[in-house]
Amino acid sequence: MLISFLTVFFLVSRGIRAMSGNSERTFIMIKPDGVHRGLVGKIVQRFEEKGFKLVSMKFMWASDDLLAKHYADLSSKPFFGGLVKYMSSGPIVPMVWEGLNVVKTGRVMLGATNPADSAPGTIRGDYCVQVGRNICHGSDSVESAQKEINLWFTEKEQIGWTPAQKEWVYED
Ligand code: DAT
Ligand code: MG
Repeated sequence: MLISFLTVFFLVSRGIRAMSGNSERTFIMIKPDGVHRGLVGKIVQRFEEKGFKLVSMKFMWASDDLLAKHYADLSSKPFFGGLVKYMSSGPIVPMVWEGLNVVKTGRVMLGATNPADSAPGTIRGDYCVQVGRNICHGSDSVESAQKEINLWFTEKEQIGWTPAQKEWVYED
């Protein structure tokens, strides 16, 4: 009983620590249109140049099953079928990025969901036109980031490393 309590406490505190402050993590994914349109490098470059740290990245073709899990919250929406079909129509690039406020800042960098409302200078504002082809995904909260990271990447695929630029990005 005590051991299981301690185990749960350890795992929860580890999870919270891993997702706060400079170590906050978000799940960013380049969608099939971003890949087909040759925008992988440009999107990755924006996160690198901002000063965020790449933790995980892969190139894969996702199954309907995995995508339905990823978008489970939207399963009752009329566009859900089309969304899964689009997301499974080609390869994608799921990634984990780390840094201070990376969840919120990542969403700002992506721009509004509908590219018609995305400000110029954001990824969606600069590179796409229609909501059903909005080229990238970003977690909307620290909690959903945690869920999405664990859905797409194993613990082993989340690489622990210290970028050489760390002390030039953070004062502490
Ligand atoms: P976001 O991707 O900005 O978090 P969301 O979670 O509300 O937005 O929706 C997930 C994706 O579903 C979104 O990136 C594009 C698609 N989508 C959202 N609203 C849509 C709509 N009204 N018509 C078609 N696709 C839509
Ligand atoms: Mg969303």
